[in-house]
Amino acid sequence: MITIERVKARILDIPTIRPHKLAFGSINRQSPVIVQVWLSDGATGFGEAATIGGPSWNEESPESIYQIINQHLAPCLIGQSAERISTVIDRMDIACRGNLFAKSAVEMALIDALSRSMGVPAWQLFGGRRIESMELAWTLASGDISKDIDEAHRMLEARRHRLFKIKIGARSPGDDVAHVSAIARAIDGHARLTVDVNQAWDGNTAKRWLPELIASGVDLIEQPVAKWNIEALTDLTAFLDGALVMADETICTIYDAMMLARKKSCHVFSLKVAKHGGMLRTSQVAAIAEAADIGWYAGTMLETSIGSAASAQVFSTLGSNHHGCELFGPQLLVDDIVENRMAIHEFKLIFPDGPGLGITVNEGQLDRFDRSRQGLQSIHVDFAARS
Ligand code: MUC
Ligand code: MG
Repeated sequence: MITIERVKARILDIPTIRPHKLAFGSINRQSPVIVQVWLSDGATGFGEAATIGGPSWNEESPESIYQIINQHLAPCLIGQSAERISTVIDRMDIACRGNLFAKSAVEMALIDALSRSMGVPAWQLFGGRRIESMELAWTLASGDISKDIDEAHRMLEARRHRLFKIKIGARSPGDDVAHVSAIARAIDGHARLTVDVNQAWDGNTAKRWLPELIASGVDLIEQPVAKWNIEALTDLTAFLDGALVMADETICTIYDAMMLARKKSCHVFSLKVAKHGGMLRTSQVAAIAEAADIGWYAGTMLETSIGSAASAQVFSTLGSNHHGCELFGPQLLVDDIVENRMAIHEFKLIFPDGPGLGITVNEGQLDRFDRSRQGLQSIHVDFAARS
């Protein structure tokens, strides 16, 4: 039996290449929690959980993830069989309720270590690979319209992205519609546009303004209403014409997936390894989506190349009913922590192969960005960016 010998988490602080503005505020650094797992056969693996803006995106923060892993999850796993992934998940669920991001980072590191020890890519543990690359989205979220338009033009010219997600919800809805329409005019049909409201609107606001966004050319609408507002989400899904409704913050567990499928509350699930609680749970949520004829989207929490590669490993095993991929986290950060980040070619992200997650971590870079070495404090969101 191969056992788990050691589990250790650390927080990194990596600046972003520009401010990234969401409905709830603006960030200028990401603080991923990186986990390393050591197995009794000598194999080691890395996992990651990143969230956005401390505890602003959901209830977890880099600091809570770090504490939960080191204080509660690591101790219950030492000496356990590394090969029994579901049992490891059960033990974490008994030791700790919720905290899905923290659990996902540990499970990811375990899967990296285990698949390396078996000499196979992680996708082999999830039924085998179906997809080798996906059209890669970029989020326009500088907060400034002319900068967003310049950025979109540069991405199109470089043949990097022709699928743009625009973060809205911080301004008034009328200003958001004007912002999105100006970008739509500037790209003049050369790219697809989606919006992410990050829960900022109530049902009536969404019903009033989304048709105008759709008329301006938006074809996918992400989390227009609060996480809890399933009734409004369901109404919008039935009522809106010309665009698909995608759940993000609302779809976390397999139980959420079942409930949303039963109620026909959305057309697409944004899948993210962290919020589902790991790679195995992501494939289970995806199976519920497939059975309910709900599409999927390869979502991100702006992870480094570790979390992005893990996401790509599991997404590469899913079915064809997808609506794009936004694993662009590494490109938003000033530097990477792996030797071999996933390549982008002709608007597509090329998914990794090779043992484990398919990436080689640069431990010097982990040390360079380690919070404890940089003497930084927890992240602060610029709430003033919300107008
Ligand atoms: C989210 O809510 O989707 C993903 C891309 C991005 O720009 O922000 C995130 C979070
Ligand atoms: Mg979102």
